[in-house]
Amino acid sequence: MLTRRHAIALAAALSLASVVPAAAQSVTLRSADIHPDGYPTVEAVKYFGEVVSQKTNGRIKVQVFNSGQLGQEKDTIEQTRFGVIDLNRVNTAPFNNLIPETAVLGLPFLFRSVDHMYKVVDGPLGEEIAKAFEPHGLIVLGFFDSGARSIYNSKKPIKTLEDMKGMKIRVQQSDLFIAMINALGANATPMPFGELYSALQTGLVDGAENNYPSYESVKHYEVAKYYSLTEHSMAPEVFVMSKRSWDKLTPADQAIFKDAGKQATLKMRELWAKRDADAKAVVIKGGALINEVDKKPFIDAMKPVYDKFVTSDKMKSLVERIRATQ
Ligand code: GTR
Repeated sequence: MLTRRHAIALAAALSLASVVPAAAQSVTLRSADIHPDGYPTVEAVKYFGEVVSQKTNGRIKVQVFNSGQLGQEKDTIEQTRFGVIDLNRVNTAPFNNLIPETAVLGLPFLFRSVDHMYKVVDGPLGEEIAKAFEPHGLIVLGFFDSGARSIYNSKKPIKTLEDMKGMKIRVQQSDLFIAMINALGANATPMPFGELYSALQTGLVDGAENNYPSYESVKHYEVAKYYSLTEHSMAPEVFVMSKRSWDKLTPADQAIFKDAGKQATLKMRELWAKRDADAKAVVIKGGALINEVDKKPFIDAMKPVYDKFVTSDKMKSLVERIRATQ
C-alpha cells in the first residue's frame, strides 16, 4: 500500500522529473557532415560532443552522421534551419545565396593568409557575420579552417587564363563560386559534392576546385590528376546549430555549447594543419601532378566578381574592414 509519506515522495519525484526531465534522461543531438570519419571537421564535432557530454554529466550527447548520411549540404542546411537536424558542419559557400554576409568570406584572393582569415573570423567581424545567421534559424558555434581552394582537372595543368577556356568546372551551390569560375573563362557547373567523383569519372565535368584534404579524402585525384595552385578562395567551414534546438537549451547549457564550440574550433585547426600536409603527400603518391600558378592574371580577372557581389554599403564595409585587419 502507498503510505502518505511514499505518496508525497513520489509526487515530489514526479514533479521534479517534469521540470527537469533532462536530469534523468539523456538526449542525443544529431550532427551532419558530408566528410568521412577521421576528417578534421568530423573529428572536431565529435570532440565538441565529448566536451558537451562531459560538462552536462552525460545529459546531452552528440552523434555525428558523417559521409553525407543525412544528405548533401544544401539539403541538410534546410533541415537544420527547421530543426530536423540539430547541428551541422558545412562550408560557408552554400550559405552565400541565403546569407549575403557569408559571401564575403569566400571572395577571391581576399584573405592574405590563413592567419588573416583566423583574425577576421575570431574577431568582431566574425561575430557580425555569425549574427547574420540568426534570422535564418541558425546559431554559429565556430568557424573552422578549410585552407585554400585550388582548381584541379582531368585534362591538363592550368597555368594561364587561356588554359581555363572551355573547361567545365564543378562548383559549390553558390552564385559567388559560379561567378568566380566564369570570370576565369571556364564554365561553372554547380552540383553537390557527393556527385562529383562520378561526374569527373564520366567526363560530365572536367574539373573542380577544393583544398588538398577534400581532393584526397574522396579520391578525386584518381580521376582528375592535375592540381593547379590557384588558391583563389579561403571560404571557411562553419559549425552551426539549429535555433530551434538551441532555444530548447537552458542558458547554462547554451554557455556550455558556446564554450565547447570554441574548443572544437581550436581542435579542428590543429587537426587541419596535419591533415593538409598528409593529404598533399597522399595525392602526390597517388599520381597527382601539382603546379604553381602565376596568380596575378587570376586576381585581375576577378574584378567583375567584386563588382557583382560587393555592391551594398554593408558588403563594402565588410570588405574594407577585412582588408584593414592586420
Ligand atoms: C569542402 C568542404 C565541404 C564542401 C566541399 C564542396 O572543402 O569542407 O564542406 O563544401 O568542399 O566543395 O562541396
